[in-house]
Amino acid sequence: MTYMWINAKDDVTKWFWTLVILSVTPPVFSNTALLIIDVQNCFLPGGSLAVTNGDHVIPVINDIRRKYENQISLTVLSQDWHCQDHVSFASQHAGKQPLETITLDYDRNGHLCSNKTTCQVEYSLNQTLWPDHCVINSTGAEFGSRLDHKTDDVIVRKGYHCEIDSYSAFFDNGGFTKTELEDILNAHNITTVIVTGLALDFCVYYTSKDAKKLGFDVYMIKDASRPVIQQNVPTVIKDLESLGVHVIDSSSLVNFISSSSAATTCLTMSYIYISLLLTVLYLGI
Ligand code: VGL
Ligand code: ZN
Repeated sequence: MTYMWINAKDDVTKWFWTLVILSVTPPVFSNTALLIIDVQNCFLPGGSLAVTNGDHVIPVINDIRRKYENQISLTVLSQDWHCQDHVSFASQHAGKQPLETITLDYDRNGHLCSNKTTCQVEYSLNQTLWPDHCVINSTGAEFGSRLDHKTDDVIVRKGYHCEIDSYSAFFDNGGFTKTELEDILNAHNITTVIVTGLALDFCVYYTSKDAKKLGFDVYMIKDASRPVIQQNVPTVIKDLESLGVHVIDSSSLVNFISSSSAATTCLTMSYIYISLLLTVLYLGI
């Protein structure tokens, strides 16, 4: 295309190719998505798997939305969405209590092996058992009523395969199936994700980890999240930081988000300026 531009004989053809080149060479944009993980009644006070002070994340998340409205181009809410006899429920395992851990075996196709003698075990996963929670279409599965919600927010459901859990909003715990989240982020040219919600040591942790693995720039917002088990927090944060996830408080977001958008504006302006200058120079205006 540039070759055609150089060889163009008259001004009109040069203008034509200039416009073509400008339209197919977009400036570098850093698009940011806000991920709100599992802010659902089952994890809020009064819920069946209530996270201590889980409701405290709601005003922090609403503030982030309001303050960075111009920088956040997409908001995604994930929704834990379990079958009523989901394999992660302690109630489905005789004699087991919530928070006990069991091993689940899967065959090469990711199907749960219920009978080890007839099933070829290919993968074994540790599964923490939970109280029944976030059952499909129950009030427990609804989003917290005080969470700001807009019509163009995207909802990504997870955990609806009855035989496997899904902490991450991207993949199930065995990596057998994926949700639509990655494709949605890519379709919106998202390069940066801000991860908030519940619970810090499970779904927020695994979602942040997978987002980083998939190549996104990831900001996990500590004060916009709460853990199921407080003692897990230092290990989780250390692990995320070692992977390159930025673990920050919402008050520091201003330094990262506005500086990255300032850099984007600066790059965009330079791009427009240089393009115009070249056009003017070559056309001899
Ligand atoms: C979660 C445990 C079970 C979470 C979901 O959202 O962190 N934790 N299901
Ligand atoms: Zn769950």
